[in-house]
Amino acid sequence: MAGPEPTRGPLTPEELQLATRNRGMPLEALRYDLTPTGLHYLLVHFDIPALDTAAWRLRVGGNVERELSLSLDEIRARPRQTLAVTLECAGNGRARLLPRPISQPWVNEAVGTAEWTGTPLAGVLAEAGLKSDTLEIVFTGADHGIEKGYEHDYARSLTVADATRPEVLLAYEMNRRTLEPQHGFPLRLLVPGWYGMTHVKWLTRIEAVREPFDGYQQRIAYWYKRDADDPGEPVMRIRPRALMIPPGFPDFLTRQRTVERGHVEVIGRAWSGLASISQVEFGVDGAWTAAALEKPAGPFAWCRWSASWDATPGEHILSCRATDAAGNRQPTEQPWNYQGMGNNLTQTVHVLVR
Ligand SMILES: Nc1nc2c(c(=O)[nH]1)N[C@H]1C(S)=C(S)[C@@H](COP(=O)(O)O)O[C@H]1N2
Ligand SMILES: [Mo]
Repeated sequence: MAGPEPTRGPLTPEELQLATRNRGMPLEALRYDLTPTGLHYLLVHFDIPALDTAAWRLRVGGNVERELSLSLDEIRARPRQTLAVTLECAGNGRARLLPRPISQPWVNEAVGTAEWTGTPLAGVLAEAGLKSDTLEIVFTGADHGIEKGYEHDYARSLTVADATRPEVLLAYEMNRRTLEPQHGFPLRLLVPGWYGMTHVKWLTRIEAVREPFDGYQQRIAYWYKRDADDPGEPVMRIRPRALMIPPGFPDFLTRQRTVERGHVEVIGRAWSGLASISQVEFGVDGAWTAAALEKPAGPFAWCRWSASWDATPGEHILSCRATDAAGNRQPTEQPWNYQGMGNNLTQTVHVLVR
């Protein structure tokens, strides 16, 4: 079953329903190196499942030498690692596309950075013993629902090479506290550098398979496509993006900013899952200057940037754009794709200086 086609019309009741369930990070929270958990963005496709840790087990099976069934205590007793990781939803920026693909209508705010603690997945897979003809590892969550007519448990796969990278974690803490129900309690996958859909929450099953996984969230959702019939390219790592804290103060309804004239220090964050950030530019009415960049909290965390602006009275359009060390730079013209994936068009903020 196909979903609704992209639209030029106003927001639909279905999009509003999704928007009130899935919160974004208010852009002023870009001030924090680590996003307070309650300000981190959230995306839940179906319902937050009710999981009882006494009964919960992580089952590891499929094409392995030894099946495992691990309790949360057994996972917590394994080697422990903490990483600062920026997560971003692949649909971030979707509502800025015209026509607008109908799904969670993010503007720019589907991002956050937290310290995640867990055990490296590679160790668990080594203990299970992947058979040599294993192609992919499939990760399945406890949540269940229907999307575009397909009923399924939320599940995604990774190749063996991607799954066994040392930074891939089975995470049980976020910002040094037990995972909250909405962020995947008791255990989630963490794949630093990859868009959000990869980080399967409420993990219950890990399966080694010999064929490419064809579950809904892998085969149908999360593709860069020109139209419904385009086979497209899979969505994987996070494209570069810079965001700024909108300066001044907002109008409640329109969010239009008012700024006092004179020196303004504009600050923001920039990240890319493809390579480290090499440059951030700050734009005023289309003229770009280099922003100052700080070191990130780790290789998978956003970095802080700042730019000085001498604000002169009148209306101005501020923007920022990131470039990474692999040469990927944010577009200033609208890119478009059918599912509204990976839209890293530069942010623009309209301000009135008085
Ligand atoms: N089991 C499960 N895992 C999931 C999801 C989900 O709906 N179910 N949503 C994914 C998507 S699309 C995103 S963007 C991230 C969001 O993670 P967060 O809510 O902790 O920020 O979780 C991913 N993991
Ligand atoms: Mo997402």
